[in-house]
Order: sequence, then structure tokens, then C-alpha cells
Amino acid sequence: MTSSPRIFPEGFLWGSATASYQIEGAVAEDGRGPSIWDTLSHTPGKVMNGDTGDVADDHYHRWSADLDIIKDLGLQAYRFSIAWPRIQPDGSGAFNAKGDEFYSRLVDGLLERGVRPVVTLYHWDLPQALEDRGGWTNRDTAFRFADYATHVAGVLGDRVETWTTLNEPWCSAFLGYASGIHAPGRTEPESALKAAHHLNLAHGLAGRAVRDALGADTQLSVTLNLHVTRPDDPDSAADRDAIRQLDAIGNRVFLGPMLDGAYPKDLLDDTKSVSDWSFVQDGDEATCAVPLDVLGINYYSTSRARRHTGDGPMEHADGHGDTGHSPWVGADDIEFRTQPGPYTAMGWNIDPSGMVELLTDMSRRYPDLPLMVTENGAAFYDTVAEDGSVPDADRTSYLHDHIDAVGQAVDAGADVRGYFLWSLLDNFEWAWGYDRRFGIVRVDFDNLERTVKDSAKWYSRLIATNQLPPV
Ligand code: IFM
Repeated sequence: MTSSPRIFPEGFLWGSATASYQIEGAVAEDGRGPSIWDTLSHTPGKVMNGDTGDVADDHYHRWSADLDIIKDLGLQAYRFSIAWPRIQPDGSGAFNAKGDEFYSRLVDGLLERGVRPVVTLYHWDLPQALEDRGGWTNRDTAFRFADYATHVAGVLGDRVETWTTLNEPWCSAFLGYASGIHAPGRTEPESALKAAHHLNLAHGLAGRAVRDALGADTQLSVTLNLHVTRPDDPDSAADRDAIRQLDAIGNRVFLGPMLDGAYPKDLLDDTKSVSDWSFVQDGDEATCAVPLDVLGINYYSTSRARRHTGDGPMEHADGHGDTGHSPWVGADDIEFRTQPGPYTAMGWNIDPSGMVELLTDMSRRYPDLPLMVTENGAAFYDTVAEDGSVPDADRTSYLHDHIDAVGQAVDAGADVRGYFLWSLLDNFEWAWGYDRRFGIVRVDFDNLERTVKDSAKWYSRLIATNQLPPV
């Protein structure tokens, strides 16, 4: 029996995503200031093979040809981020007209090609000058972010409808300030909690600033990488409680203030030996809860955890890399177990059921809030065939199964409005440099030539028909 192909609702938005530091390059050009990722990537031993984003995909110069690829593939929307240090080199004070012009050209180029621009204001490239004053541990950074957001809204607001404040603040706070695998590379658990709070505050302040500047039609959003973690032994109360704790420090630390207007009490209890949270001031939580029009969700894989008992060594298979410092603040006795395969090149397990679980769960928790998958995709070690093509069947199969999972969630009642594939281009994959390729378009890092991979052709067919093609 052959089943009929999955059809997506009319108007379902199909796009792809990138981020400024991962693709732009031109880090010292046209007045851009240094960011924390410039600093970290130039610190020996912090990024695989000593890679940096100095050149990356050279998208800063090749943007027009990249937009032609977007158009040729039929993508309906393109999610990109703005480099704060390109717009405001020191993170405060003077703005840089050349930065405004670059993103203005990009937005015009998208609109000319019939592609909807979806802007993310912060995808991890904090101006280094702000980190020198404490970075996200400094409350003032949240106010500086709102000023920067107001400026960008003024520059692009006549042409951009959808505004995302932050991308994956969990990574900024906990990988940046607790495990230190991401910039600024600090390993201070209390600083991570402070950073999380100031990111929540930054979201609220900037979201309000953008809405005030652009009016009620603005589509306001934030993108979270919510963790789907399952108990090692579902019958163990201790393991189930470990999952509750990880949900608090991994998910509700942002969902609470942003969507419910308060930090969850269990989170404050779980972390009380690390911090008394006195950096949360009266009225902050209400500020964080700026009303949203859509919630962006990034999903890649699942994890499995348990309370560690006994003296044996702990596994740290949470997929975020191991620096010897845990990003899971207050959860030192929780052990992440190795998941069964198959895996992507990141070592992440392939588990589309997590996508269904996450989308349906979020829709149940926030029934009035539409969802958008703002990132999903996979890194594999691609090979180039003799004819020059890139037959990345493993990526196509991953995409097929995860997009099918999105469809299953929609069938189950989740209000999902669109899907953005990560990523358009192979790019700088943070601590893993150029070793891990997520693109549906190959970038040859010797000559920067682009090659459309087979997965992109498959995705293009899906967009053209709104039906999931077979693999
Ligand atoms: O490359 C990253 C992206 O910057 C944020 N989300 C996860 C992707 C894959 O690791």
C-alpha cells in the first residue's frame, strides 16, 4: 500500500536561516567593531582547527549572489541576523551608517526577489566593548540592546514585518558564561544566571521598543532552543525529578519570564546554592513578558538524563561539548546518558519524535501563541561527487523525517505556521569551526564557491508543491 504524500496547510511558510557571524566575514570592514566571537575565535584552543569568522562565507560581499540562490530555490522567507557591532561598533554611542546600508540593501534585495525578510536582532555577536563592561552580566547591556533595537527598527521597519529579539538565549547565557564553550568563554555559574536574566530583560525592553517604533502590525518573536529531555528510567521518581529540573534550567528559565511573567519557583529553589537571584528587580518580570505574536522554536535532537547515584564517573552526553564545566547550573548531580543512534556529524541523535513532542507540548502550554520552527537541520560530512554534485542523502532523509514530524504535530492540533531550515549555507559552526557542515548549499572554503546540494533540490520541490516529496 502506498500512502498519499503529506500536504501542508495553505500559507505555511517555508524558509531557511543563517546568522551574521557564521556567514558574513568582513569583520574589520566598513566600520564594524569587534564582537565577543572575534575575540574567542582568535583565542588559541577555543575553536576547532583555529578557525575564525574573519572570512566565513564572505556573504558580506557575495550577498547578492546568495539571494539569487534563495530565489532560485523558491524559498519564501529568509531568516538572517543583524550583527550588532556592524550597526553600533561599541554597543553604545555612535551608529555606523555603513552597517545600516548593508542590511538595507539585503532587505531590498530580498523584497525584489519576492522573499520575506525575517530579522533576528541578536545571534550571539555581542560587541566586545560591552563584554569589557561585564557583557550580559551587566544589567546595562539590556538597555543598550533596546537602544540598538530601536535604531534598527527605524532603519528597516518600513520593510520588515517579523522581528525576533534573541536567538537561543540559553546558549548565550549557559554556554557563554557557565560551560564557556561559546563566547565570551566564561565559566562562572552565577554569571550565567545573571546573563539569563539580563537576556530576558533585553528581550522585553527591545520587544517593547520595536513595537512602540513600528506599531501594532509588527510580528514580534523570540527564538528558543527548547530541550526535549527524557528520563533514563521513566519509572524512577528521581529521574523524573531530574527532568523537571532540566526543564526549569533549560526551558522555563526563559519561558517563565517571557511568557508567564515570572521565574518558576522550582528554578529559584534548584539554584539557591548558586545565587539568591537578587539581580531581579521589582517590575523586571513584567517587562520581560512583552506580548508575542509568534514563538520561534529550534529543534535538533533529544537527550536522556538521570540523577547520578554512587561514585562512578558521570556521562556528559548533552550534545553541547564538554569543557569540564557544566552549562546546567545547579544540576551537578544530573547525568546525561549517551543516546542510541543514528547520529549526525555533531554526535546528536536523530529523533524526529522529539519535534512532535515539543511542538504539541508548547501548543498545549501556550494555546494562543502560534509557533514557527525557526531552525532545524543536520550536519553531515558531505562528499562531492565526480560530476560536482553533492548527493547528501542523509541530510535529505533527516529533513524529510523532521518536516514530516512537523506535519504530525500540525495534525495533532499544534498551531505551527512555518519552517526554517538550518542552514542555507555551510558556515562557521561556532566551537567546531568549518568542520561541521549544516548547509543545503555547499561552500568550498578554499575558493568560497557555492554548490546547491541534493537536499536543497529536494527542499525546493517541497516548497513548490507544499507536499513532502519522497526520499
Ligand atoms: O549553528 C547553530 C546556530 O547558530 C544556532 N542553532 C544551532 C545551530 C547548529 O548548531
